[in-house]
Amino acid sequence: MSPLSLDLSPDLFPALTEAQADPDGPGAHRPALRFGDRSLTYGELAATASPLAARVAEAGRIAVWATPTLETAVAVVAALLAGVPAVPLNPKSGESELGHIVSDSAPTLVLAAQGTQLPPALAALERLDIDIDTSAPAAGLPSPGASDPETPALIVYTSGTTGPPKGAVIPRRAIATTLDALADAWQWTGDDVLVHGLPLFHVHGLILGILGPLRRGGSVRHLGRFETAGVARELSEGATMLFGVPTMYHRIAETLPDDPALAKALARARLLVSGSAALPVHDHERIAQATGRRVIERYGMTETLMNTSVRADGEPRAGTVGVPLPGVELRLTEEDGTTAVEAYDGETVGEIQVRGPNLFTEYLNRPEATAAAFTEDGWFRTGDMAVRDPDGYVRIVGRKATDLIKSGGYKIGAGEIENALLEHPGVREAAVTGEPDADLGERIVAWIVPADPQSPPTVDELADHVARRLAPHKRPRVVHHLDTLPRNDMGKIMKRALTHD
Ligand code: MCA
Ligand code: AMP
Repeated sequence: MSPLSLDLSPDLFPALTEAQADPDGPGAHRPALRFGDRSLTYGELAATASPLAARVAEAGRIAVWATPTLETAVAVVAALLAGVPAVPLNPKSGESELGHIVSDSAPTLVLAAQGTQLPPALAALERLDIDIDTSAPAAGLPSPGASDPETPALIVYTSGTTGPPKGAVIPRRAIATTLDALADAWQWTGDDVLVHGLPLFHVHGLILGILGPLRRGGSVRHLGRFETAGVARELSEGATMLFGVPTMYHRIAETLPDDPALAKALARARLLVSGSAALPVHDHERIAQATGRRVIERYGMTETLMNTSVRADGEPRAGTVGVPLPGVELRLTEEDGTTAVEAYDGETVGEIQVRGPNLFTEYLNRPEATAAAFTEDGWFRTGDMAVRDPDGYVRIVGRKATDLIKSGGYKIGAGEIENALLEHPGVREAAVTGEPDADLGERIVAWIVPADPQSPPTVDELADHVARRLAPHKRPRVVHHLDTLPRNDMGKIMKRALTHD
């Protein structure tokens, strides 16, 4: 284990504090956030986030309608300045998913950009418009609540194998330590300019992609939505780092042969980072060949934030997620979940378990699920299976639960989709699996027994049904109709027997 030399100070954003204290100083004029043609310097961010922080300071918990906009970044910074936990909401969430998140997390307020229409599931909440007004004086914050590193900062909803998503409570301590560990691994400084087009309701896009640059005193340019043209533009106009999920790197690899400007822009980048799912070696190699640059991978989870990474000064070996980050203890365990695998042989597979200040506190309102996620001696069970090379590099080889699907970098539980499908009148029985997909990593496949075999529901009908209830990224891409589902003697569906040929 690396020595723990991380800064647990309560001030998450020293550059913002400095800009607030000295609005005319050079730090206040440095760029902080840019979304399209709208941007804020540190001084302007302090001026707009501080009064908002003062307005939400008394709220118990706030929801943020997390569109990929400047408003979302300002709202989350304001919540952090006020020491009030924020729940980022996926604006494409369907009614039942949103209803679940709102009733589970019980926010007292919802923050949304001015003019945004909110769905009925949020109608009962008091609404506060996020007004970006940089002329207001920066009020004197942070409040006392903001100074405790264990204060919940964010509650991020994440899917499990069954049931609705659980809210992972992420304290300020975890955010500070993970970002500082990444700064160490990536030599990430205030001079870096990050570009990405990730959604802002998950750890990757929000904590790494927005709070990361702000903690370093650097800047981020968000693309609004991911497009290779935007990546090429920003990297050729001063951006130094790119973050993305493997689907984004796959689309880059596909575009490169016909886009010399993209190849040139990527070649200039200081660091290309992939995470949220495994980056296929084929895409890694295609990018390396066309640009001379190797994408580095880091491995994390909503509950643990970041665990490992290939270091900027390390060997960027395709197919590995690098070494444990400073402060993170990582072990592999045998089937029993407690006996440590000692081998560093690139062969012996074990479950990754982690300990460290990067971990979440609990699943909101779910003490049993929280207890089940940890071993008796405090290791978090990730469910990811891996081997370790002789030099300590970790290689993820699979996951324990077959009922978890990673599609486009989103984690999706088979159970939540099965439950949604069963609510469709045309579905009698349903099972959901993931199958390999060159673009998405895995695509969602639904196997259904129709209520009426003469007129089974179409794939579009079922996709819309799931998208409306849960979220568009959870919709099945393929639907198979069966007479019966294969079941064992206990009546349990045998998913391994579900093949379409
Ligand atoms: C299509 N759409 C529909 C329907 N069909 N909408 C409603 N009903 C339908 N039936 C819409 C979608 O809403 C979307 O709209 C568009 O069609 C395309 O959808 P889709 O194919 O799903 O999206 P895509 O463009 O292919 O997206 C690929 C993507 C995306 C951009 C790579 O998957 C993505 O952003 N992934 C990032 C996931 C992520 O950040 N994961 C981090 C969590 P529109 O075009 O308007 O959008 S993991 C994490 O945080 C841990 C800690 C970690 O390690 O990082
Ligand atoms: P989430 O729960 O959405 O935060 O997703 C976390 C999961 O994403 C992990 O448990 C891994 O299965 C997967 N993951 C994240 N980063 C990587 C990576 N670089 N390589 C392989 N899998 C990854």
